[in-house]
Amino acid sequence: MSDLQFFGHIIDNEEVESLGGERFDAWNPWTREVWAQAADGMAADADRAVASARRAFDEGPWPRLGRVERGKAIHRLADLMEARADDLAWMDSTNMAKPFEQAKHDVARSVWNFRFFADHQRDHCGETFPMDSGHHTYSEFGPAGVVAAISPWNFPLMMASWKIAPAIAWGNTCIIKPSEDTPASVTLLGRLAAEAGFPPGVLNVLNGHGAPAGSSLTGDDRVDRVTFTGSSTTGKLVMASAATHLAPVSLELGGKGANIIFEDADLENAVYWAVEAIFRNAGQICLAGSRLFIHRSIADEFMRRFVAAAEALTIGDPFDPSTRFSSLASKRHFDKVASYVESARALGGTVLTGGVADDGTWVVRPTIVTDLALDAAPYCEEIFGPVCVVNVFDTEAEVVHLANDTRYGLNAMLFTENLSRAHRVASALRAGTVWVNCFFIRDLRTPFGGVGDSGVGREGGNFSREFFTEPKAVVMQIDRKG
Ligand code: TXE
Repeated sequence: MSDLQFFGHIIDNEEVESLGGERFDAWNPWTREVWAQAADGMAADADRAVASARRAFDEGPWPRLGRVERGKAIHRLADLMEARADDLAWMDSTNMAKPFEQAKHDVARSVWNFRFFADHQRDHCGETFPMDSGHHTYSEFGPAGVVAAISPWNFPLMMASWKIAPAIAWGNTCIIKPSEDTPASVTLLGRLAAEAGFPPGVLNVLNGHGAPAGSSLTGDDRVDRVTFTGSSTTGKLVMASAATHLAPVSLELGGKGANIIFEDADLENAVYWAVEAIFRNAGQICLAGSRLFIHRSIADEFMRRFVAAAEALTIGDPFDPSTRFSSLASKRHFDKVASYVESARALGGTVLTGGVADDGTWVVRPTIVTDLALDAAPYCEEIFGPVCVVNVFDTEAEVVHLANDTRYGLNAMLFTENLSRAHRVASALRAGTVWVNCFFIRDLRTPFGGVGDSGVGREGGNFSREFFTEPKAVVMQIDRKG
């Protein structure tokens, strides 16, 4: 018997092996060792998970529980997550080399996702309009049914909670399939949901690979909604699969975020956020500020400070409290990012700092590249690693054009002390989120999502309500005519 930890599927509140006993290894990318195993879901396991969620929705208490009781159950789950916060964070740090302090921060945000939607569904459950025609009309937001949620490995718990929380809060039942790179924390979440007293089948966890586990969920006609975060390429497959049974999709895909530093920016603040935007989580963030545009008049000074700040990041063991930056999440991902650094050099780019660590680890150091052509692959494509490509600009119109010249449109950042310019440029940028003088700050009431290859639809607050419910209009006669 192996003494590795095991993460099964959670179906009907029971932790189970795959029906055929299939398992896969979970790696610790910092030590480059296998530290756990997880059940590898096949089509038959997906079938079982969907059947359970379907039963829980059609016959179980959850959709009929009432908003207050449902909210209380979700707060109980949030309480348990808080009690096990260090374990959840430990799992994400072990599973993808996220610095432990950052993992703890992600757990806190995950807890808040649950608390927010537990309350939001109670407080935003309808609207009424008296009509001049002598009628009264109101809207109802009933649950949509069974939700299939597919999440990535870069924020294993947080991305999953971002999908699960609104789905279950609005009365749906849910099957979450975490990434095969990071099965641990979401499985623990499933165990905690059972402990919190969720009825069986409300939150099922299906571990396994994109195919067959993920694709079996998206193509199942008993699934009513599909919410996915991952690559643009896989997003297209997910959408096509959901289209076979007309299930609405919400897709949060890749990005190539522009970060614009105007000549009047508060430089200290701008450097701080530029570092966070591309080197936090080793750049494995869809929202990363991976294309940096600096006004020519401050370029030398900004770059001097930016390179120094990048080189000052302590690289190491994710559990060392001084670590700000660690290895990439998997060997596969390390190879991908390393090949982009190589191609940046081959295409004439100047690597000002960083590059592959070359010590056998899966570390790519904080990397800053200049002199790339605007059509070079490392400049245009999502690298999803700690690689920042830099350009200078002269005018506002020029930089807006450069920033928008991408097939992605998830987010952008701009740094200026000029109020009018801040609003003008924020409005002109083609992106789902624009941060002014900051990064990564989020209010759950606002829309989140992207344009172009960055996704389809928005989630957050009432945007999540629209997606996870079947809104209905009821019209009632008040004054009898004639
Ligand atoms: O993504 P995938 P991968 C980007 C990033 C990264 C690249 C590849 O550029 O380098 O994608 O990463 C599941 N049907 N992002 O391969 O394949 C899969 O099991 C249903 C950006 O990890 O998109 C996992 O759970 N599901 C991103 C999830 O999809 C399928 C975050 C994401 O995997 C499936 C992650 C299928 N056919 C990567 N194939 C972001 N937007 O934040 C795979 N999956």
